[in-house]
Amino acid sequence: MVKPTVETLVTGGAGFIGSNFVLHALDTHPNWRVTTLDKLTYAGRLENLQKVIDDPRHRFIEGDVTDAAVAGPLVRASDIVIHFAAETHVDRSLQEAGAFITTDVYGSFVLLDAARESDRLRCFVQISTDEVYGSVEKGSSRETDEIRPRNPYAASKAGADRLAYSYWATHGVPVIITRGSNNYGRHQFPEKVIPLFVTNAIDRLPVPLYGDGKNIRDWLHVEDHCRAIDLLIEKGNAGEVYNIGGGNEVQNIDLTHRILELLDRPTSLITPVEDRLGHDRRYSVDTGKLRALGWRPRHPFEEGLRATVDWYRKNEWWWRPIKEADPAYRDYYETQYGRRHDGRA
Ligand code: NAD
Ligand code: TDX
Repeated sequence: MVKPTVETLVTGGAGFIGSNFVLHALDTHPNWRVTTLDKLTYAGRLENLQKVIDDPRHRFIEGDVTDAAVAGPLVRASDIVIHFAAETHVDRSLQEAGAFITTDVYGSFVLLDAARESDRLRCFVQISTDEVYGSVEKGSSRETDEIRPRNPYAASKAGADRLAYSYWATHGVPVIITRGSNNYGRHQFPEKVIPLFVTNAIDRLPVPLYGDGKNIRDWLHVEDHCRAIDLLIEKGNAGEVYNIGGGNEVQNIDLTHRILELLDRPTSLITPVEDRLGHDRRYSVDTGKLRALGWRPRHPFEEGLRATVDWYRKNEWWWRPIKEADPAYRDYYETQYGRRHDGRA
């Protein structure tokens, strides 16, 4: 057995992308010991880490990235930090932006400030997002383009993105900034469009499509995202930004049709609803810089979407308790079916 010699800290590792990254890292790096630091908000699910919970190369710490007493020593004991922890849902940021500023901006500051005092840290990956570029009507965003975030989530991520850069420029923290496009795959919380529509469709419930349904997102399989981060830890340059995109630009209406088709559900489930405020029309990233390092996405969208739909179909134990705990879902279900979701009177 290889002795684990590389201490890696993953913040937000109980969430969607973070948990996929932890599982990927333990599988592919026998010399890594991984610490997951996660507050377990509504989006953090310990069951995402079920497979590695007893792995001697992994430890889980429940804690808040804004708490310097907890996060600081963990950062200073690490060779690599991958910072995923964030509030991530745009619709929530339209209602209550405070948590986004606290976690996404201030939380990043706490980690970066601890990193500044480290004498062993070799890489700090700041997980940013393609949303920082704002809506892109034509062409594709390059890393050097101006950032123009247009909703509180994107603005808080942009603040953290630039703060991370400033810690490289001023203090020499070995920061790498990634701007990924919309991810999909297992473990995604059923508030985001793909798992929401898939789980609603499984239950034969309507799927609420915002506005005219013609907004475009570029879908990136979460495993391709994890491999890109891994490559950048090895080959990326400190102080630089790297776009990560799947190259699958799809209109929401088209995505919805594909999901319904995969589940053999009628298009009459599509329910147009009022548009999201400030709804960005399109995101698109130029991934030439990352591709020049040898990365290519491995999951064609059609195959990846099919596998994702299958995962939700086979893992109701994972998502059904989440949805059933949500009063809005219970009301929705009763309105549609005239009876309770659990069959009780
Ligand atoms: P997620 O909402 O599924 O998970 C976020 C995780 O962070 C949860 O486990 C949550 O408990 C944890 N967390 C939240 N606040 C915390 C705090 N104060 N301290 C410690 N842990 C906390 O999010 P995700 O979709 O996996 O996104 C992960 C990262 O990737 C985020 O930084 C997000 O901005 C970025 N990103 C996401 C996408 C996407 O499509 N999902 C695309 C590009 C970038
Ligand atoms: O019910 C819905 N109906 C609908 O039409 C929901 C939840 C969404 N949508 C539309 C809005 C978007 O055009 O689907 C598209 C995708 O929406 P989300 O899944 O909420 O993702 P998005 O707003 O694009 O943001 C995501 O990608 C970038 C992640 O949530 C972010 O964390 C990431 O940074």
